[in-house]
Amino acid sequence: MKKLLITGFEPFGGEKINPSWEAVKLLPNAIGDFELIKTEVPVVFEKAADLVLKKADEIKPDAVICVGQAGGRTGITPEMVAVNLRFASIPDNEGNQPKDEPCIPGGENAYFATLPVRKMAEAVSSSGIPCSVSYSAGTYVCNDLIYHVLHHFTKTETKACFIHVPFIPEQTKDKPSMELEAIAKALKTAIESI
Ligand code: PCA
Repeated sequence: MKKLLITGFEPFGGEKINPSWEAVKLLPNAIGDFELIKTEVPVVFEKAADLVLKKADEIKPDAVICVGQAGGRTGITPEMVAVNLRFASIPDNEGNQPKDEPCIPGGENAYFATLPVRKMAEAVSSSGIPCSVSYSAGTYVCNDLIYHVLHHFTKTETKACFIHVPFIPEQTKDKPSMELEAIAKALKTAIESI
């Protein structure tokens, strides 16, 4: 079986829950050809990437999918690109708030996802769950994590992407949200389509 390292984040920004980790936890331990190895990561610049790359070193995954919350988005959004920029409008969970710094000094300006995000998005939206490719993962910890992962695995056989997911209903009264079960189902469908 192939190995998929799949990560979700701890809560941040005053939230009590992060739907990314809750949805990852709901996934079965095997999907299609993949055995899933699940890891929760801190919402801290650099530390998130260090932890994921350390885990990847241990298990040597064929694919890495990092999942994060994008509160306010209406659907599941696989990310096409990661940029070499940190700009935090709120502090991370250890109080870091970089303003216009690179993720990796001297690194490429950007990396494209190496998993087939278009195909994944089409599979999920055909299953009836709102989903579309996004062209910006932002400049906060999610972008920082996937930038480091794509940088690390450039020109290797390990493929990676990031998927942002909406709030779940219990997190918000007035913003768009999606049931946790639908988020988990979307992730499963996306993985099946790889
Ligand atoms: N979302 C944030 C960081 C952690 C998370 O779940 C982001 O989009 O950068």
